[in-house]
Amino acid sequence: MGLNIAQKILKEHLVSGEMIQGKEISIRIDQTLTQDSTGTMAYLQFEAIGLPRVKTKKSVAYIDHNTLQAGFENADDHRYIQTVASKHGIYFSRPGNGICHQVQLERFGVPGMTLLGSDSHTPTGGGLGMLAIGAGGLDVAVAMGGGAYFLTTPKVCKVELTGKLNPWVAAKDIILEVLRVLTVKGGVGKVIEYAGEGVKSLSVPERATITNMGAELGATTSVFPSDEITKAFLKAQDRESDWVALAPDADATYDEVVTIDLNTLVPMAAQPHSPDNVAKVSDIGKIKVNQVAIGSCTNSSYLDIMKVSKILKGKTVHPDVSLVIAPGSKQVLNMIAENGALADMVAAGARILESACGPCIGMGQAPCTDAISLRTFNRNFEGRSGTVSASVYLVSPEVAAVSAITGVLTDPREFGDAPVIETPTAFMVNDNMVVAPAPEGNDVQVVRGPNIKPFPVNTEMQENVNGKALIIVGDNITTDHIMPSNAKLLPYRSNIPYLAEYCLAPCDEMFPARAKQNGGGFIIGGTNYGQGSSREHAALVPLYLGIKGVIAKSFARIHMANLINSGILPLTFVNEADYDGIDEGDDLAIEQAIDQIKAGDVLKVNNITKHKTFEVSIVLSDRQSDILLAGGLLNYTKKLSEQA
Ligand code: MIC
Ligand code: SF4
Repeated sequence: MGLNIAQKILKEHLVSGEMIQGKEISIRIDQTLTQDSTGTMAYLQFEAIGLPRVKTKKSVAYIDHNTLQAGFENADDHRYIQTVASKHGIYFSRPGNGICHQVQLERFGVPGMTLLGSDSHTPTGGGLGMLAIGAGGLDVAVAMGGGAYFLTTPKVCKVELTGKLNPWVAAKDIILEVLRVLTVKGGVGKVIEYAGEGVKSLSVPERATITNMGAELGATTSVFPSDEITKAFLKAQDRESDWVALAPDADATYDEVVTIDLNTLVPMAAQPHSPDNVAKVSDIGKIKVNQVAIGSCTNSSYLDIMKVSKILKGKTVHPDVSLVIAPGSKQVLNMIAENGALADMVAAGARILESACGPCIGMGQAPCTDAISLRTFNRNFEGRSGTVSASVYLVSPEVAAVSAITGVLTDPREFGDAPVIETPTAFMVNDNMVVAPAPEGNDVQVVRGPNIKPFPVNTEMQENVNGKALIIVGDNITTDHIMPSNAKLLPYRSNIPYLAEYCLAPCDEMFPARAKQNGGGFIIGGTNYGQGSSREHAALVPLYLGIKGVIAKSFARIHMANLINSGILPLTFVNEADYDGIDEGDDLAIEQAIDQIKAGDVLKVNNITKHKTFEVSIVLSDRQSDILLAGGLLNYTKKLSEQA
């Protein structure tokens, strides 16, 4: 039977297990990436594993998230990452070199290879035909050490693109349409594979916009074929030799097919506060705009920024709009500086930010009270911009730039001729901001600042798991709720005790205090609990607060893996109605938890307060159940090495 692209790459990298949908397999990882907000923790964990050098083909440590440096904390983390990278054989992408996913696409991604990144938007690499997966830092640390990456064999959903985009309609509109159709839970357990005639009219950066935001579908990853367009892109990046062709077999099969006719798409926006709350720009209407932010790993390529500069050329940004632009990489910034596009944007009144995540992760540019902010980013969760009352709309660079001039949300088709930008035949290649590791790491001194605190490690599972229902939250709780990130908190990503004071604060500010008072307990959640970021802080911080289990209607993939890695039970209601039977403060008990976990997929939870028992399920591989019983992946790994 023929294979699709996802199956081909998985098969070629298979280490253990059978590729039967829903069953656990493990794969070899060729490349890893980390960024600074998850990287510090990932490298502390890599150090704890105790290997001298990484065993991957290429591992890169990026600095792109925490670049405000309002105090010493970020700079200290950066110095730690630079020194630890050099010691252990990891390339170091200096602050200013760009956003990890953009730079990885330009300079390091290779079609057909696997990439594991400690960031949920790692699937950006799928635009090049990589199988690029986001994971928690500990999984990336294990992969750097040569360990396999474990995942559930995904379903493969084909998105067949027919036709061609009309002027002013962008790659962003394609992924917004996919999100509208599939929703933020629609990709869970799936790889989204793009195919069809429409693929041929999309450049690699456009494909990468689409695979990037596949993260918002909850998908394991998204992937495009590697074709002549991929080859031309790699050639223009001076790395044609990295190209291999990658296409599905003629008789490949898929678990699901979604067809999108590109001719019918129009400019769209994801309305507050969810990336799948998608509507046509023309239907939303001409709402007044306070801020426009262009950039992020979704839409900051050379092509995106050139389109924006062409739209802005000779115009002036509306007096009531603050327009900020962050080119995605030093390569992009350098090229637009040389060809005059940067000058056109500055002349129009754009505020140019450094090549980094910036406002996307709330590092500055929080909009004003009750603001309408248009962003070319990928997430518009409530409060993520740094302003709780702000309404963020996710749009294409074209919609963003035109609206920055008019001052109202504008369908760019009203704006005259669309800019046409060709992919350059030669990008400006200068990797002088990537520092190679020391050839022999032994002599490198790893420097740790005072903000770097030890991370919590769980203990073996107790026979009886007891605790109060400490908080009850609704559906689609994001990791931005569980462990908020903003300019004030990001500097503390290596300081779990400090972060713990803010855990789930957007849902209930008293939660951390209550958790501490009660010596921990349970979190009760709705569907898709833990969607969004890969930050394992959303598991490590609850662990620090004594959380023993999360009982939810369903979980997002990366967060569930992070909970298991921390030894926290991710439990799913067998009957969703039982969610309504729990009140905050109820005493819950899982008696003989170890035996119950060993015995099967369904556990009984006793609600002591309500004198009721309800069932939860926990579908685990043998390996996952051993990890939970050992008290997390680090304990499990240590145990294995002691036995060896
Ligand atoms: C995000 O977009 O939320 C982040 C910040 O890039 C995260 C990583 C993190 O929390 O540090 C992600 O997407 O994984
Ligand atoms: Fe950075 Fe935003 Fe991309 Fe996350 S989504 S990696 S914060 S640019």
